[in-house]
Amino acid sequence: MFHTFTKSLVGAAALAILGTAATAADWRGWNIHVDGYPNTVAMDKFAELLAEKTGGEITLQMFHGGTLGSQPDAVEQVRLGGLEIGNFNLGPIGPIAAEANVVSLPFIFKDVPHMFRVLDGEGGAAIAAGMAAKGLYPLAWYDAGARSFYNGDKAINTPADVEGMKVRVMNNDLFTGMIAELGGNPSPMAFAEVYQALKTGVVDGAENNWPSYESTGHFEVAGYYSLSQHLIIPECICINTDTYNALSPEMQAAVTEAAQESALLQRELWTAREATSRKAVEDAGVVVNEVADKAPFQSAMAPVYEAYFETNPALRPLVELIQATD
Ligand code: GTR
Repeated sequence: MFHTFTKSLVGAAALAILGTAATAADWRGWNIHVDGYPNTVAMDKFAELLAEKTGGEITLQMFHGGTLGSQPDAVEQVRLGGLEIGNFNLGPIGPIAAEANVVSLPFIFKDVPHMFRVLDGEGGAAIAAGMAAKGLYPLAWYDAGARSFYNGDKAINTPADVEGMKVRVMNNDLFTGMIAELGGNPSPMAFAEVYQALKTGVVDGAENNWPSYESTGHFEVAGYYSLSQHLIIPECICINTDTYNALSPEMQAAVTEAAQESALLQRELWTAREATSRKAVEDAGVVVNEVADKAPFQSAMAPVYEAYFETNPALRPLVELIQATD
């Protein structure tokens, strides 16, 4: 009797645990940025909204500051399901999902509003589908502004100023091609290593937006920032595609809503941070220059586009669609 009673209790407990496992989920999320950065604040907000909108069924523990590894590694982790969520720049996703690589073509977008118009339309749907097919389902898009060159030696005004310069880029052949076409030596490297590389002269320069240039302290060791604005690359809140597909339609809607609300917050914080970061580095003595004529930089990118079309002939219409979007 006692034995049967114990057994059924054990059975009930096991069932309860199984029941919990089937409905509730504890997710882990990756983010590269430091405290206070717009993406960090917005990803924390995402976690909060996720718990709220799913009635606590889904919780997300965020790991900031790249503590769970470099971006290319984290992208793989989310694809494979080792991590559920990541706030990724689409730059390092391009080599995995060819459709997503269009946003990493230099000068493809006129400005950030143009980028969001594309993402909100047919182009964005094609990019999202390409990513989802590779295991990275984008729930929402974040703003990452425009990337410009910086270095420790001189203002860059023409491609000739980049000649011979060793420039750090994110992992993507489009970026190594971009620097090579300007006559520089591209050096792909993890974000976390760039400060030391600039400081010790392993590289002469790098390229990034205002907030990252400031938050990493790169401005301390590379005091010339030249507004080339050659790359405008969006970021995503990406979820492992299988994890997303396994959710009920109600849960999918709740997760998407949480991500999109977080993106609204991120974009607002982003705009404010671009201004404060710029002011902070200028106050610290950084020399900023406008690039009066971007045309020579743009025309130097023709071989980069050609190489892209050669590898991805089917994606020419997507590029043309973006270029034709007002
Ligand atoms: C930042 C971006 C990061 C990372 C970094 C880099 O602007 O937000 O995700 O891609 O640039 O240059 O590696």
